[in-house]
Amino acid sequence: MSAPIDLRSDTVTRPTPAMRRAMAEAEVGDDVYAEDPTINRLESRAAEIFEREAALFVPSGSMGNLLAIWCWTDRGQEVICDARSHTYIHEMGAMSAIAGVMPRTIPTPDGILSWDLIAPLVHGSGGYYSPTGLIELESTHNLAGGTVYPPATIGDIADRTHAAGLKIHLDGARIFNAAAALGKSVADITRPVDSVMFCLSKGLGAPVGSMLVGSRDFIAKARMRRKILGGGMRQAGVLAAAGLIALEDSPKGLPHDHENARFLAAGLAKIPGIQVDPAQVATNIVMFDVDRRITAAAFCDALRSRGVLCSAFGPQLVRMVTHYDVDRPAIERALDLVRAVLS
Ligand code: TLP
Repeated sequence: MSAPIDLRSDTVTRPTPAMRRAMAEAEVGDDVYAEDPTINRLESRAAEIFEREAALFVPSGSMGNLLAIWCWTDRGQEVICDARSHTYIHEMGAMSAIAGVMPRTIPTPDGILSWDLIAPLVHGSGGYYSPTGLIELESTHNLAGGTVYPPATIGDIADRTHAAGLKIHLDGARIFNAAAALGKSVADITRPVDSVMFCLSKGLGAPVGSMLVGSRDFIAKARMRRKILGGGMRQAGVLAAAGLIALEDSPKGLPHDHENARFLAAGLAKIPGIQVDPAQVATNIVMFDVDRRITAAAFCDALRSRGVLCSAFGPQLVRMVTHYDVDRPAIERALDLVRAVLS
């Protein structure tokens, strides 16, 4: 049987031959002593690309977000974020369990906050309220279907956040997808925020790792707290070597993944029983509803048995994600199999 067409996530991408070669040949040292030359190179390069003072290699996006939240806040504070943000829904309650802060969430149709939505929730200290510690945004927004923050909106929220004496963190797990969709650099679109986490291990294709970027002081604090979490790594230059290739080479392939996502959504839209608006597909994530003849879970099971993998994200909601390990013929085949399941 041929390999499944895996549309569950762009996290399933496997390292390219160039990454594997670089991993085999990587120069390494002990990164807890800051002596791994390949990690040091990756961190400098990420800082340079994002036009920041410093960067930190972390094992996962979840750890990067947690470190940012933990470093910017005090226990008992609130983090204002979208109600479907990854930090709130998919990070095991880490901000509360470990950083001791509470999420204060705002429902939105598209994952995009505005200062008008945030302002009424901001609390100072004193009285009966938990003070606001941090504003957190997500771009692209995963559960909203890969939506992209308009740069002007990030700029406006950040200006007002700073005017209120607060900090702002961006979960930019897929920020290179956002940059590709906007035709701008990641530095330009993230400049207004205080810290950014981005993943090497999603559409960029590295096997492991994410980066946190920000000021020298912030990254020094995050480095210490990474060690507290058990995230101090040793000869992890073998991973950073793949990360460097992901950072330099992979962004140019993302527009192709976005075209494939639009093609997939346009094909899905023609299949009776599926509700999707192809015009909403901005990057590499396609979210759609299946009608009530079948649940999302049963739909995914039926597709799995035919060799297509995708994820149920709600009773009727299904997610498919395009990436470089799935080419156009595979997407055409996936569409045929969706038709077969629903007919
Ligand atoms: N997202 C994963 C799952 O956890 C849902 C996926 O398959 O999309 N921020 C955002 C916006 C993410 O989508 C993810 C992963 C993370 C953070 C966390 O990254 P990891 O998985 O490296 O901890």
